[in-house]
Amino acid sequence: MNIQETLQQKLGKEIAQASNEEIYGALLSMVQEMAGEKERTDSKKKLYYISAEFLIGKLLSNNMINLGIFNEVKDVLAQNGKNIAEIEEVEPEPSLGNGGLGRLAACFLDSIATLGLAGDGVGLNYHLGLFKQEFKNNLQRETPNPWIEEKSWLKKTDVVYPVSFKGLNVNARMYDIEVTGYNNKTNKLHLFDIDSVDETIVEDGITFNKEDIEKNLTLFLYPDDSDENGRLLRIYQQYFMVSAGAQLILDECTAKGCNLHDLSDYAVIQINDTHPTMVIPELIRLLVERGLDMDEAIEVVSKTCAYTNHTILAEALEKWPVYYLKKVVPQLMPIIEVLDDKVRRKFEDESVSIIDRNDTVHMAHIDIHYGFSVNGVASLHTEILKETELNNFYKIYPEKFNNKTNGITFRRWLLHCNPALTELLDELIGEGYKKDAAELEKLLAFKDDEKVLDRLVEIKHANKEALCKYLEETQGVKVSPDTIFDIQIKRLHEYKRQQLNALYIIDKYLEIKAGKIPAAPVTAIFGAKAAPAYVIAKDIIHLILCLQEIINNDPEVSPYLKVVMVENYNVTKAEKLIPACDISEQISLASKEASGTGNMKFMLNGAVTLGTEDGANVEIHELVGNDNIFVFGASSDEVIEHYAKADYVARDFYEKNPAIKAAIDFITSEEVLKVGEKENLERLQHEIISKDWFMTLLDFDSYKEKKEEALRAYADQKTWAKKALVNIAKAGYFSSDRTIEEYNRDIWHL
Ligand code: OX2
Repeated sequence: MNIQETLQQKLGKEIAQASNEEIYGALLSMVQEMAGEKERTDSKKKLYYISAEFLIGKLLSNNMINLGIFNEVKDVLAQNGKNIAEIEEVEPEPSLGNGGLGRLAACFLDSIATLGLAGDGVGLNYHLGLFKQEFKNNLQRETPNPWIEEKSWLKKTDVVYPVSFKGLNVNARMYDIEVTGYNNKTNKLHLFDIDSVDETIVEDGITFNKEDIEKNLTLFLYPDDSDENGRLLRIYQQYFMVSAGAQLILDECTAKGCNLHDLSDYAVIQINDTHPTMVIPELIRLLVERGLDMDEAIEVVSKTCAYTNHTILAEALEKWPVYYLKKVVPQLMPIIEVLDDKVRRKFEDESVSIIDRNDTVHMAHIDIHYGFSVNGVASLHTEILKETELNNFYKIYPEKFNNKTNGITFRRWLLHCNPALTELLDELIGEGYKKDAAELEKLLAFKDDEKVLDRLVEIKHANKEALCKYLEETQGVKVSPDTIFDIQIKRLHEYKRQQLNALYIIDKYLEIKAGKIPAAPVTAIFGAKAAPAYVIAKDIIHLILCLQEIINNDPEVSPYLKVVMVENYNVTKAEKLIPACDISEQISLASKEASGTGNMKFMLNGAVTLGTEDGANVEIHELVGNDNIFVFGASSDEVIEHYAKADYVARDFYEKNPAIKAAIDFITSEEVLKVGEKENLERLQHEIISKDWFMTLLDFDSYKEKKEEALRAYADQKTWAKKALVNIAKAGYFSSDRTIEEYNRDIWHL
């Protein structure tokens, strides 16, 4: 049966007569069947990528691309008067992650299957993904974000494992999502869930009773942990995930002939940040239960587990009080005590202990001592881990440390989101780059080809037009595709410094008001969610929304400058924003962004980076060279030194730099107070003047200077298009296929 016939049979009617919802449902079940019939990867040793987040995004089109039927389906639909883009709109987005860490896990699954490697994901089936963001009175409001409908990508299985907490025994049921490789075999994403979850316990917004574990265990991704019950719930979730995961791993391995002593010949477990760290003591516990002695169990597990670190921010390195663990998972404490004891006997250095003197368990320390590999996610980040943050561990275990610079899947971030650019590439360099991203470099041969450069400009313009239409339809905001699209989309965090961008916008506004007309009109686009309990982050969103209202409604300013804060920024929106971007804002304080992956997506789609020497920006810079990137700001060495000496004083900049002072004063000016909340704006202003923990003001002048340079450079469209071309051509290095090949070569050995 061909696709047309299959669809009609599933629909029970002509495609032309069916609604978009019905067509989506039919495609979903067709794709699921096709994926189910595909060959599974198979090898003695298998990777388990265990992660609290898999930010998979919508799956329909991605799966159709990987199964090689996307174009055919699109054509069949078009012949019947249907538009694939409208069908895509019907699919709810599974937002099962916060940001980069979760999206990386999703890109990795795609690449692992594409390379034909045996590797499954293990995580949690959150019923409500990351909250849905709404703007009201220029403030962020959070509402629940359900994604599981009657028909979904989840397949309920009969696999159920018991999980015990103190005074509470529950069952973990496994749900599977097929992971299709591009022109290759399939793997699975296993998501564990509890049957008794009750979505009706959600009260106003996203609040709920955090103590009713049987009803809330897998209810939310990242429950608010600003109170103790929230933190305890996190431990419940983490243990539920790793205990079920560990039982699955042992079951699968023994079914293949593993005798447990040789576990590491059958399994390798990649621990994605510290959230799944308890898998180490849990596996040890299970192995002892199944007959191994403690020392051997520890040794076996240490040969099986590898750890990825994604951040040096202290607040993100998990530390749990012993008494929390005793309250939730007392069965792990004796094991963690043994692990700590062994460390203490071997090393005198208190800083590498697992349980510190305040009775706090350092999760990352468990991973480093009892895993065989520790990797950072970009070369600068790994260097900082080795030389600074984890230096005491590096001195003990230099052989464990390695770098794996992040990557992104080109199936989603080029083939799917930018079909026009994909078509041009196919035409110019053939399709080989789809399997071997390094072939993108062939594009360099067209660097001086005027016609090719014109085509790049045309494609970008068309993508900008499509974004304008989308923004008008969804948010009622009108912007012009003939302005420079300057985009900063990522989670809202002070270290990412959206506030620096906002201060620049204020500065620009004040200049225009004073009669200084800019060379080129700019549209500043933001997209960001702030953690519900992160007060200053929400204040920054508030400021940006206020600026949007003031600037866009000011006839003197809006012809030259507009501000758009995209509501409910998520993977789906990223797919529309990235292909339309001219300038990619990657302006974190040097040393703080471990890698970034949005930076890679923008580059691949022909945007030019305006960034600090941070995370993977450093590697982008090395690849494209000085002419094709705009770099500014203090270096990571300088920043680390400022922290060490504690000699950065924001107020000095405020007092001595008139432009900075004017921009900061504006935050609480009458104009802003007319549309904003005094309390929020004053709090933010005070934070910037008297704390500014991420040194916004230190980089203000150099940011402004570089940004102006970039805006001026844009005027010469040919030269700009050349920069875009070089960025695309050099992006091959950032394919997650390359990253996964390195993980396999150095760590997994599948
Ligand atoms: C993020 C990092 O902040 C980002 O720099 C990196 O690109 C991404 O992980 C993937 O490696 N939570 N999110 C991250 O780290 C943590 C912790």
